[in-house]
Amino acid sequence: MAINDIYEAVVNLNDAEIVSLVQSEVDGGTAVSPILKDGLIAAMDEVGLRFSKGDMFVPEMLRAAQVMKAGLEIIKPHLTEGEMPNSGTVVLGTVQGDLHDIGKNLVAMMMEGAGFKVIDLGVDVPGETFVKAVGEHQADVIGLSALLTTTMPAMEEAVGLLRKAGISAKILVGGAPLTESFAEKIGADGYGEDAPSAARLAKDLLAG
Ligand code: B1M
Repeated sequence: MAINDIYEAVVNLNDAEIVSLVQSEVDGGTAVSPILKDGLIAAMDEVGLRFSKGDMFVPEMLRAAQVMKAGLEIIKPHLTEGEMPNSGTVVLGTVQGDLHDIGKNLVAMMMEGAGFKVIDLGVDVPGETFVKAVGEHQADVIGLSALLTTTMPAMEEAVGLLRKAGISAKILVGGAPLTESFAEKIGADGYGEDAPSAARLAKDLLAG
């Protein structure tokens, strides 16, 4: 089954074949929506699960995201507004004082793979910038990353500012030094242990 071949190409990091596989499906008249949902997005879900179980590692996850994106480029011109992956909008950034972005970039990729539109604010992001961006982009989820114990207070401050601003977006936090109880203590809505769980949690939080 051809959509399954697309799924397998992403999971098996087959960047040599993904473009021709997707192109031949599109040329053959297959609707783009199942190519997207059952092929590309389903494959990234599987990649995320394998990563969380320790069966896949960072470089492989990065490559899978690139394979997925190559496939997505082929179907993008054929997607109508309603067919565009639309899980919601995520504003994402590494908190003030912190320059680590590899994990945050992985979170961005997994979010995109799960159908979110991602606004990446980069690193060293002040709390006020998060607040401004949530309003500007009408974000559904706001994701904050911190890799240093010394920048965890900046995360707490940013969450405080977001709460004070009365935003309705769900606040998701993550990063190596964090814990579930820290996330709870600072008033976040959720803690993502790794990039795939962050994407899953974002979906769950929006589903209610
Ligand atoms: Co820095 N650094 N670093 N560093 N660095 C660590 C984090 C450190 C643990 C190294 C060590 O001492 N063993 C240590 C922190 C100690 C602590 O606070 N507990 C440290 C330090 C001290 C520093 C400096 C202070 C060093 C110095 O200058 N004296 C300095 C700080 C600079 C600053 O930020 N102001 C510094 C600088 C750097 C570099 C610039 C050289 C570079 C960053 C390059 C970059 O990111 N572009 C760097 C690196 C690479 C690391 C290590 C080696 C690797 C981090 C990484 O990318 N991991 C790191 C040691 C280590 O982890 N082994 C270290 C891979 C990445 C995929 O994992 O980021 O954890 P991670 O992301 C995970 C999860 O945490 C989670 O998902 C990802 C996986 O799926 N996640 C989220 C992350 N964000 C999330 C958000 C979510 C959900 C999940 O929701 C929104």
